[in-house]
Amino acid sequence: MTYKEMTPVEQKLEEMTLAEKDPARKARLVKALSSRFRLEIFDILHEKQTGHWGGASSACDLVTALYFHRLRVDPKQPRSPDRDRFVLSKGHASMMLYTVLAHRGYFDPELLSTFRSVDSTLQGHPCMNKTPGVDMSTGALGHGLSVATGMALGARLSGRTYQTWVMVGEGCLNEGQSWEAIMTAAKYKPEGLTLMVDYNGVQLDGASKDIMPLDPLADKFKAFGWNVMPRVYDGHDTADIFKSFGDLDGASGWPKAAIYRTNKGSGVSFMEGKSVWHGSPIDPESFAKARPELRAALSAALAAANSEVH
Ligand SMILES: Cc1ncc(C[n+]2csc(CCOP(=O)(O)OP(=O)(O)O)c2C)c(N)n1
Ligand SMILES: [Mg+2]
Repeated sequence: MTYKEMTPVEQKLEEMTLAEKDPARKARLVKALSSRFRLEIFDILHEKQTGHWGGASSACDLVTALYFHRLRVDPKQPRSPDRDRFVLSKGHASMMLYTVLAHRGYFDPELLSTFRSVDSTLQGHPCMNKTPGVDMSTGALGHGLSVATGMALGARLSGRTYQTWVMVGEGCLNEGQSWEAIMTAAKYKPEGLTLMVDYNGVQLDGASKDIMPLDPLADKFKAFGWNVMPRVYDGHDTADIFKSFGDLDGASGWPKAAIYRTNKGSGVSFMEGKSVWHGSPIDPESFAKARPELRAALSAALAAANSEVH
């Protein structure tokens, strides 16, 4: 979706969302914005015939909520030592991260259409040396939590108060290194370290419960000494995501974790929960069938926010 295709209100969503002070209204605006992002992600993945729709759409509401409601960042100073950090450990969802970063002001959204091209700053997996706003290069599953633990310990050593957020999928948590990091963080208890689990139940080629089950996941975090939120949040309900941020703030003791139930392929009913849409190129027929649904979701999200929009 290009700016040209958007209504004037849709074009202003970033600005309106960032300016909104009322949390309930803001949650609705974040939902409209992330619905718009989904369309843009879908269009570009279709155009480029590459990338990962499943995991990008699954995490889109969560990461939009982070960047437009939660993280203390200044896109004009992407390397500021005091900025909050975000590590997308499931780096294959890069197109989602790039879309959020571009529209948050880190770089020109025009660049998004160069995704995964030779010499583009937007490679298939995030590269911190190429893309403004990317805090860590990721893509090999399972590294993110170790790095984020180090970043959070770095805040302690340098006397800074930035917070470090890290997002994993089930694939990351199936890697042994994640559990080494979980033990390490439980031992050193770095202030400001929060783990978000994008728990969509599906990986590259099947259901997580068949590949390597993680349940009971919250109990595992608890047993390892983490402060895990007692309930699973809805990772597509932005009001519930905001609630999770409040619960995390209200819980004392680091490190903290929150688990979010999500749908892989979220926004396109016939793609949801199907591992084939983890990273398959989007064929023209599926594109044509899916796009009106994504467009309708944006209109519905905007209508929900609309009574507040002037
Ligand atoms: C170490 C490693 N092994 C395998 C892969 C290939 N791979 C990429 S994504 C993926 C599945 C990820 O599933 P999940 O973490 O649940 O992500 P999501 O469902 O959010 O897309 C796999 C196996 C990889 N990137 N890194
Ligand atoms: Mg998954």
